Amino acid sequence: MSDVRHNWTKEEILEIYNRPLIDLIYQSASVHRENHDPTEVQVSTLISIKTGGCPEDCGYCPQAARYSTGIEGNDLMSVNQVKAQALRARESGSSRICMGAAWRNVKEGKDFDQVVEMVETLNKLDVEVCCTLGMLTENQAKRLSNAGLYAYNHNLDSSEDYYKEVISTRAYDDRLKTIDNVRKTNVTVCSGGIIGMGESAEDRAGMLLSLSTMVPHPESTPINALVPVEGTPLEEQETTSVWDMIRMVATTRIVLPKTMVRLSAGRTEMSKEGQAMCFLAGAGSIFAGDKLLTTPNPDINEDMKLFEILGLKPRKPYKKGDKPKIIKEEVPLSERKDLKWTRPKHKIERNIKASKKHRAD
Ligand code: SAM
Ligand code: DTB
Ligand code: SF4
Repeated sequence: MSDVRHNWTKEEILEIYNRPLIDLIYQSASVHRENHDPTEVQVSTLISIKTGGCPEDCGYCPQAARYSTGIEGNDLMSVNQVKAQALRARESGSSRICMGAAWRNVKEGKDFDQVVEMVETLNKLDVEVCCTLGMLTENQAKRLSNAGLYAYNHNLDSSEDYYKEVISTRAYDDRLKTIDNVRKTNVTVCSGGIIGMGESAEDRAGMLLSLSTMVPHPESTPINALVPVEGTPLEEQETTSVWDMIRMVATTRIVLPKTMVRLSAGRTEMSKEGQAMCFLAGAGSIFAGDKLLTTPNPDINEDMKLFEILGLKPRKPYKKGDKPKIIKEEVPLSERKDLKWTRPKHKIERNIKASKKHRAD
């Protein structure tokens, strides 16, 4: 059995990433088979419960208010709207629903109460419930946990060094702190990142180093290829090479052997054969449905055709019998000190340029 290690070095990870592709895939496929059922893929559906208008300056994100991306912003959806979308997703074969909000961090009040109610409602539908709401305090994580949340998605997005080239309104350490807060509850951690933002192979290895030194490892790691959206600072990035995506999936699989590796954003630019290589290399999950949060995703029928060709089947929810129970308990509001998140405010020229262009439009 491949060992679960928390002491990887960046050099070791980079060496794996740079192996001849044919060897790399053989090794990662072997690790995948030792630790997972290779015929099973966990299918998740994203619901953008609160779209656009975000105060952050993430250089990749179409939902940042400061860039002109033409995204139609929405207030928080109602519990019933979310329930209806979740039922449709379950009907089409999803075992997990991930609710995304364009927030910097969770603020206590009416909107958060409503999200807690959404979590409870979806838990009762027997789907795995995930959400991604930005930074989170320990008490907020506890409330979500008590409502029956299964997973919290909070990406590191890149290496600690390259993060500073992409985002200036929040710090890497706050991302790590949020993941720690989630870890204090029974909620599982989903954390990964994006490739194709102009980072080097060292940065990709650096991100995997941050994830692999977490104890325990995240239960799930999404690997996104940047979707370059017009108006964002990264609009001109070239499409990520499918070979890079396969390398990244394979390296993640080897370094985090028990983790579920998610082949996430960027699939519309990938051929069926390219995606097949990612499944072979160790991807065990996809986001399904014709939209991610705001950008297009392959048609579900096309995904199901590919599953049939490859002999893959969607994984059932709560396979390990680990459905979280809903716990009725008063959780105190977060303390002021827990609500303080860093604002580094270093300058990122391309982010400033994209914001100025938006103001001039
Ligand atoms: N606002 C919350 C946060 O940033 O944590 C949650 C929502 S945010 C949209 C979730 C993740 O989507 C980001 O961390 C990033 O990895 C991914 N993402 C956003 N825009 C993307 C893009 N254009 N291409 C690929 N991934 C993207
Ligand atoms: C993740 O790593 N990828 C998903 C999910 N977690 C929330 C989001 C991808 C978003 C792609 C850009 C968009 O559709 O807005
Ligand atoms: Fe906001 Fe999240 Fe987009 Fe950053 S990635 S701008 S925090 S929605």
